[in-house]
Amino acid sequence: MSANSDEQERLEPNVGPTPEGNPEFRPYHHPAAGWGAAKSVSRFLVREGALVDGPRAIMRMNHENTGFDCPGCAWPDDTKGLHLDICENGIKHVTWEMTRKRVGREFFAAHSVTELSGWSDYDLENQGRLTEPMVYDPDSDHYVPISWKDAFEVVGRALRELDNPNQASFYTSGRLGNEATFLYQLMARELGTNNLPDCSNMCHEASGRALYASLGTGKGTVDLQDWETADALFILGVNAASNAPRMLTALAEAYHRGAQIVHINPLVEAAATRTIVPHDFTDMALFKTTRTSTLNLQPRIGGDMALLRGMAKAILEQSESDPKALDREFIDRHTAGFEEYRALCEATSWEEIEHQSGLSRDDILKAARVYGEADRSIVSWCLGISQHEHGVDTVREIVNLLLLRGNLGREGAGPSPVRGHSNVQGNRTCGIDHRPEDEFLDRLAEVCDIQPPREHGLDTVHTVKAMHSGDVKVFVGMGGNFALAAPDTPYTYAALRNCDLTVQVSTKLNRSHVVHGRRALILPCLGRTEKDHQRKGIQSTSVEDSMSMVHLSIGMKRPASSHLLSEPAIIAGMARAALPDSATPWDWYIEDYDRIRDTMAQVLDGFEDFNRRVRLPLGFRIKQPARELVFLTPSGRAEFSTAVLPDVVPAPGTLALGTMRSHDQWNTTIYSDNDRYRGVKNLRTLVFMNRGDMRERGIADLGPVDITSTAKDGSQRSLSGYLAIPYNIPRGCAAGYMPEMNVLCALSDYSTQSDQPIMKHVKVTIGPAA
Ligand SMILES: Nc1nc2c(c(=O)[nH]1)N[C@H]1C(S)=C(S)[C@@H](COP(=O)(O)OP(=O)(O)OC[C@H]3O[C@@H](n4cnc5c(=O)[nH]c(N)nc54)[C@H](O)[C@@H]3O)O[C@H]1N2
Ligand SMILES: Nc1nc2c(c(=O)[nH]1)N[C@H]1C(S)=C(S)[C@@H](COP(=O)(O)OP(=O)(O)OC[C@H]3O[C@@H](n4cnc5c(=O)[nH]c(N)nc54)[C@H](O)[C@@H]3O)O[C@H]1N2
Ligand SMILES: [Mo]
Repeated sequence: MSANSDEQERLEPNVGPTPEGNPEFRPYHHPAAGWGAAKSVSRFLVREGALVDGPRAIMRMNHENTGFDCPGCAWPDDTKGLHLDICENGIKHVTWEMTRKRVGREFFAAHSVTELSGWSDYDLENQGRLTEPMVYDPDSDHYVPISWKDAFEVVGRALRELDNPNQASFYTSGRLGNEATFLYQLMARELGTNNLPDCSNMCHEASGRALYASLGTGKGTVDLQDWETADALFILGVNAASNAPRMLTALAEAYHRGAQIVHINPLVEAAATRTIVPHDFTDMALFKTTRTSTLNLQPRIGGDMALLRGMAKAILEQSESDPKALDREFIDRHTAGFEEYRALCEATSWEEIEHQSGLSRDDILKAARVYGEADRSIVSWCLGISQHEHGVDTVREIVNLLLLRGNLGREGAGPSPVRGHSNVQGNRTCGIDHRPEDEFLDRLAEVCDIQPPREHGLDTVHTVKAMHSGDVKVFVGMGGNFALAAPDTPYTYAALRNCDLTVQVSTKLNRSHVVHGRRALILPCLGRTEKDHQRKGIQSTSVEDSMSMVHLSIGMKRPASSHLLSEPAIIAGMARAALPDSATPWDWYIEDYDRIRDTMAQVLDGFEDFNRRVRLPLGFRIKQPARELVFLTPSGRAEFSTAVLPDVVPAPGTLALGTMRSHDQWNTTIYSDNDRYRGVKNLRTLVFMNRGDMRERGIADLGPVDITSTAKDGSQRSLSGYLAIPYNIPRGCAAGYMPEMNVLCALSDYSTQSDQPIMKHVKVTIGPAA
């Protein structure tokens, strides 16, 4: 396959490993998790040579206070003392970090960067853990060793020499612990910039903005106990069996107690069928499956908002004869804008709702009936909702629907976004925000005695733009794999290469190390599973899950190399070099992270008495004003929104393409070419299509196709040689894998509501390969 750009040979290599056989597609009919997962795990442990360490580590994962937090996803830990709440993908993720393979100086001496650029992303990461700091040497085109002290000085000098601190941008990938996060934003703001892009800019930016506007809080309001008491669960736009597998347990429990579970997704994903709960030993032994769905609806890509509007319209129509359909008392006491919303629902015709959602009125009424009959409803969602032009409006529509029946601020009810990276929510809480609130900056200024800048900084999309134009000259990636994760791959590559200095703080080799600035550093750090020894002993870090629970994570493994530093120590090292006159006690903080936490307790809302409360058996929950029916909105009430439905129906001949993850991948980290629950083997360069759309275009099963996207500005991008897979997906919709398909996403195609790249609704044409 290739891309129509001068980056041709750099995009050519597969992101995944060399396939072990011919591409295969056979629909999957087994339950999610269960023995299929167990088999996959054992194969993986053998491959990574982690048969001993793997299981031992897993037993320590997600334990009250003594283990490390699973870096796999942000789903909360089981609170009932069930200490084996683990999943296949969490295990894969941990094992991948604990691999015995190492990338040392000999490796870099043997392979030039140009040579490594031709390797697949799988092969780059598969070399194992990075072991010592390296600097790019342009004369030899190799990375060569550098001492930590010199490496910090390279960063420090580059930052000191900038005309203005806004010429630097500091990216965070959502694994960074809270303490490191706090130091990182402190460093950026002490330098004088709010350029703090993060992976959340590509993930739940829309959710945060919508919840803020509607409820005055950027987060969901429910916790796991609410999941355990809801009568109805609505799950939109998430592939839970792969990306939040521990949700399967909650779904199975909900089914057992008779709750209704409605899945809304253009694809019927494995979590929308049945599961064998992997830590339920009897179920495992007896192959006992539990259903995890009572209704599946398949809207067109982007059709969710129309579906939600239809459900609201049905509830409002019902309320004309049955006043109990609405919670009038709640609406009157706690909300603003109800009459306008009611009028809007009336004015939106069923024809329009059916056309835009791609669902029949009957189907929408089925979902509305479930909602109307439940006393307590939770609506949960992930990227299928947020990565759209109208992501903010759709999340606000979710809130509208919840407000109609008072599904907020009480047990078993409320909005519940499924966050991505294990600490992406904590990053935002602890200050990674390119649009910080004045109140937060005031407190930071007072407690830390700095003068933080007030003007907004750059997010991910705008950082790429600014690097491309030369306005940003220094890029620091605190984890992650920016080169592949960001949209418009060739453009992002060019942007990174246009920097004076790129710095990647990483555990494993990836594309962002070989696509680099004129000068480049690789700074290897401890992983979450590893012991972090500092002057005052072993240190712990804290993380916040999807449901606002903050708890400690303590590594227990010997570090992959004795030269690794912790992320807080690396940040302190860079800060000291960049800010020689800083009064911040950087080294003192690193001796004992309790000291960082004491400062955080003074700056951050809800972190009072942080050091004590984070050591409680299950940590603590950050208070959620909206949960207490306190709304920090302009009206002091929960605000209905009144956005008109967007037009999401593809123009004739075109399709709406969603980019998503396979089962065997973690964002840009690819474990294999298989996608078990979707029945795919040995293939990543594929596109799932409706059989009717394939037939119409003369495309055979597994036939090669060319895919061309057209951006808002009319520019076109293409991929060729992908194989088409006939799939149960609505007409006019198509789906394939990130990060490969970032080649099709124009950087300029970001949502005007959230600045989030539009990764789930790429306008494409697909035809037989030329
Ligand atoms: N194992 C594993 N776990 C992960 C990750 C991983 O890569 N691997 N990534 C983590 C991260 S950072 C994140 S953000 C989350 C991502 O978790 P998900 O949101 O599950 O990620 P995607 O794979 O992008 O899947 C998007 C889902 O939305 C559906 N979808 C696409 N378009 C639409 C639409 O218009 N409407 C609706 N209703 N659905 C739609 C797709 O069919 C798919 O089921 O997972 C986290 N957890
Ligand atoms: N087309 C398309 N693009 C997307 C998406 C999509 O759905 N479609 N999803 C977007 C989303 S939701 C996200 S979150 C981004 C993901 O973007 P990122 O978070 O930037 O990418 P990851 O693949 O999670 O990063 C993997 C790298 O992190 C490093 N790493 C792993 N563990 C650690 C650690 O403990 N510390 C440090 N410092 N480094 C570590 C390793 O070197 C590894 O190579 O991608 C986005 N891109
Ligand atoms: Mo994410």
